[in-house]
Amino acid sequence: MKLVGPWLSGYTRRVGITLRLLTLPFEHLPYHAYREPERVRVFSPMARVPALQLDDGQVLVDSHAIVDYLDSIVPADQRLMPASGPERVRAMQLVGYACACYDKLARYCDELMLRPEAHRLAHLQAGYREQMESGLRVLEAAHADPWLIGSRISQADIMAVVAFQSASVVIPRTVNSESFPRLAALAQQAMQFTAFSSTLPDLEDLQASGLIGADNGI
Ligand SMILES: N[C@@H](CCC(=O)N[C@@H](CS)C(=O)NCC(=O)O)C(=O)O
Repeated sequence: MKLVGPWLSGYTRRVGITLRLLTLPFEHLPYHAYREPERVRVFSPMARVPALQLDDGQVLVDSHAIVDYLDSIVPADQRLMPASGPERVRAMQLVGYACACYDKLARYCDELMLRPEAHRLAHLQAGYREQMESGLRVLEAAHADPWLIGSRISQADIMAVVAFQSASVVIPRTVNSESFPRLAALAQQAMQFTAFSSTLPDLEDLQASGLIGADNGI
C-alpha cells in the first residue's frame, strides 16, 4: 500500500499511526496537498490528502473511510474501533469531536497562512478557535483509563492525540499541558508507541509551514 500525504496533515498522520499500530506495511509518499498538488493528484484527483493506494491499484480517500477499511483487513481482536454496543457509540462520539477539533484548527491555520492579513476576518478566526477549544474540553473531560475506551487503544485515542498535539504546536499558549492535563498525559502515553513518535511532523516542515506558535501569543 502507498500512503500519500505528509505527517504535517493530521488526517494523514491518523492513517499512518493506524497502519503502524496494525503493523501493516506501506510506502509513505509525503506529498503536500498545497505545495505539490500535481504529485498528489496522481493518486487523489481533488489534490487532497490522505489517499491510500491499495496493492491492487484502487485508491481510497478520506481518513474515515481509510481507517474503516484498515480495520476490515485485520483480525477482529486487533481492530481499533469497537465493533458494537455502547463502546462503539462512545468511540464514534470522541472520534467525531477530535476530527471536528482538527477541522477547526485546519481552518484557523488556512486563514492565517493563506489569506492576506488585510482580508482576514477576525470573528471567523476567533470562532474557529473557540469551537476547537470547546471540542478539546469535551475530550479533556473524557476519562482515559488508561485509554479513552478502556483497556485498549482505539481510534478515539489516535485522533484525540493528533488534534491535541497539532493544536499545541499552533496555539501553545492556549493548548498546553496545563490547560489540558489529561490530553497531555494521553499524548505522553501514546508517544510510547513508535506509531505515534515516528509520525510527528518534521520540524523543518513545521517551520516551513509557519505554523509553530502561529497565534503569535494570542
Ligand atoms: N475529511 C478528510 C479531510 C482531509 C483534509 O482536510 N485534508 C487536508 C490536509 S489535512 C487537505 O488535503 N487539504 C487540501 C484541500 O482540501 O484542498 C479526511 O478525514 O481525510
